Amino acid sequence: MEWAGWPAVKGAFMEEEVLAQIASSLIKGQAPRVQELVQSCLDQGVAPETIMDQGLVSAMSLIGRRFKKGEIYMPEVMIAARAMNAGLAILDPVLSQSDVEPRGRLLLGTVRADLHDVGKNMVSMMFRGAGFEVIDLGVDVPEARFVEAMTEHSLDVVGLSALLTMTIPQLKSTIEAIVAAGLRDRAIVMVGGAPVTEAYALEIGADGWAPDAASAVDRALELMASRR
Ligand code: B1M
Repeated sequence: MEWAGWPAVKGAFMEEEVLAQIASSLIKGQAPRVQELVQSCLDQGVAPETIMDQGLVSAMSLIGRRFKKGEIYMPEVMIAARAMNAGLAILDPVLSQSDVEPRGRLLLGTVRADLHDVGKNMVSMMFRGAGFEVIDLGVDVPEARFVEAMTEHSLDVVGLSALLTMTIPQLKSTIEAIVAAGLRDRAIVMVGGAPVTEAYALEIGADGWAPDAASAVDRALELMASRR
């Protein structure tokens, strides 16, 4: 359905309908429309977490399922991801606003040869929302760049993201590079991304793993507390 302003049903704000419109605009890859609708939802007082889960993430999951079934192709996936990131950019300042004192510093990146950044960006937002300073190295980050950044910053957590079966070994090689540089005890190392399991995280010597962005913050705080 085309967006034509707020539905005026008994003057009520139809949250579910607008969230569904966010999802459908994301699926069509309409980044400016997604931004407009996300902003309008925020203006109407819808919780940013609701917009993220019911508007953005649900639509991106559908894109993933359609791609897997061969119903859509890479260009559609790319424009949907662009629309997702555009929506996240509107939510970012709101989710990152926090009264909490700075709790720590996170170095974050998607590992070498992996270009997926939607989940990583959500991890970044959640940590910032919890009062962390986040140094985001972006995507396709070589092992040496993580090591270099660890020497440049005083850190509490290093977060590595990987979305491909093919790039999971880069989680291991990045941790090995950190160990080889003598920096392993400088920070907690956490790994995540859809194909990464807790068992694998422990096997490769990470301190922690989380299935999603919100739990990643909780796990990092637990690990930090247990170090003190
Ligand atoms: Co790609 N891709 N992709 N893709 N892509 C997947 C991952 C895939 C599962 C699709 C499929 O086949 N069903 C599949 C991987 C299969 C596998 O290896 N097991 C795949 C493939 C094969 C590929 C290519 C190889 C395709 C090709 O070229 N033939 C190619 C590789 C490119 C490369 O990286 N070198 C490719 C390319 C792309 C696009 C560029 C088109 C685009 C990425 C755009 C972008 O990110 N800017 C893309 C997308 C969008 C996807 C899907 C559809 C969606 C990923 C996503 O954004 N999910 C994905 C299918 C799917 O996941 N259903 C797919 C939403 C996001 C919120 O979830 O990223 O899992 P996620 O993050 C979560 C958690 O995992 C966790 O928290 C996040 C939020 O809760 N998490 C962490 C993430 N990092 C964490 C770190 C932590 C803790 C938790 O601690 C540090």
